[in-house]
Amino acid sequence: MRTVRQRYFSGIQPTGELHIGNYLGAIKSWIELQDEYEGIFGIVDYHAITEPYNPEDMPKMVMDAALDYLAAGLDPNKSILMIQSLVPEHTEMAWLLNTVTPVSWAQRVPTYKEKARQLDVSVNMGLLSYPVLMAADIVLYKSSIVPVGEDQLPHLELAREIVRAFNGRFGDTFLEPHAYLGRGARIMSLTEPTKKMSKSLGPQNYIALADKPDEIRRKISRAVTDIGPGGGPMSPGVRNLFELMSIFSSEETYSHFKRLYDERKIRYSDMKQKLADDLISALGPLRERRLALSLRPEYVRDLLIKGSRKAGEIAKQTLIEAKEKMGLAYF
Ligand code: AQP
Repeated sequence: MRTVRQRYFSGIQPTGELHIGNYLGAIKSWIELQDEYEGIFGIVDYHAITEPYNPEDMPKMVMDAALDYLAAGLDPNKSILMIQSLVPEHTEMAWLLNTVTPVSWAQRVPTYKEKARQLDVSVNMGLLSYPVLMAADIVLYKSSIVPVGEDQLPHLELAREIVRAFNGRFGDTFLEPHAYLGRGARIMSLTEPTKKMSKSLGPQNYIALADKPDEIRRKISRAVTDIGPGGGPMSPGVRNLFELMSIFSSEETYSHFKRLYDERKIRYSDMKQKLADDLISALGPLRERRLALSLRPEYVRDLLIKGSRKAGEIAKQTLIEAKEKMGLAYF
């Protein structure tokens, strides 16, 4: 008998080049889970417009994200690739969920507080209700898990509270989603290693999935470490390089440099050179697939349109169910 795969939704904002933090925090888990679950992978442009952006750049950023998803190994025969704004059920569901979400819940989310502090323009309503839209993304597909990086845990906790609030008021409708954290759920910035690697901190702080070998080498060589020679507790930059090495290099390589560190004999320039080599080997095939796919924009466009349509059909059913529960079904 054919077993029905459980579904889940996960997404990334098209706010710039996707980097190895996005890859390790989200995309790598998507690929690993795609036989077991039916994944719906969103390019969440409605989230991206909650911060200042250039409208002219958006179509290219959406296309670039799709290329990264596919080049990383997302299989369109097993998974659904969609654009959030092409499925209006997302914003409609968000409106329903807004009505069961106290404003104070949204105001206490750390990422909101931090972004509100950073932005020099006034904060818009979209940024405040960002986690409610994220909850809508998740519940529309009755997701029981959501692969995310560590920074998204407060959003996911809020999504769970919203689900409980909705189910408590209108009866069991949605599943409480659980975070799925893979290895590398919090990769730090190369230039400011006390902050997480982020698109918004600029290209020098991250390794983009599309970076060329010489760019990878240059960025790693400039990564912040300390003056050495190792031993004792690691500084944030050194810890981050070891974290990357534990993921992208062999066990032997990791142990070799760890031993040199413990013996206070490490030369960070050697470590960086080896890490850069291993990153280049790991990301090389992805970059080649990306290049090949970029020559087939019609194919990618078609996948996005069909995927969004398919996601819309699933989302519609859940939205109808939620509206019925809320007394919003009239005819
Ligand atoms: N440094 C990171 N380490 C591990 N996971 C990360 N993620 C992001 N940064 C890291 C995970 O990537 C997924 C998509 O993130 P997003 O684009 O929706 O939002 P974000 O977390 O805000 O990503 P950025 O790069 O920091 O973007 P900007 O600078 O635009 O805000 C999420 O699962 C996230 O956890």
